[in-house]
Amino acid sequence: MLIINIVGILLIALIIWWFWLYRPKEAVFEQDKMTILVENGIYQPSRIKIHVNQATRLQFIRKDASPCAETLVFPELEISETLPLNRPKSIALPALPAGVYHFHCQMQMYCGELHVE
Ligand SMILES: [Cu+2]
Repeated sequence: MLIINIVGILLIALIIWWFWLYRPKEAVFEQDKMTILVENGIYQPSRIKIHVNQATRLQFIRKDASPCAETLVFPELEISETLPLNRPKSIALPALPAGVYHFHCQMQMYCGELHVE
């Protein structure tokens, strides 16, 4: 009985960690071009730090064949692109003021953030 309670508590702790505490690692944009993989339900990396007032270029490679992952939307920037399967697609971003900008797939299963600072 005690064992079952402990397992239950561990399971709850794991669920809390996964849904509320887990934050993906932030990638710092250093090179001219950064590659983002679209695979297994996540953008890798999904949090990207870029410099303020500096135009950049992100390269997306979609490995997920599901049609929903095909669309890439930056709602705040009014950018909507179609990602080919297994081929890199380069997306030019304008120079941006500081802030957080989101990007996601069509149904927002994939989502990521640009941190401009
Ligand atoms: Cu989707």
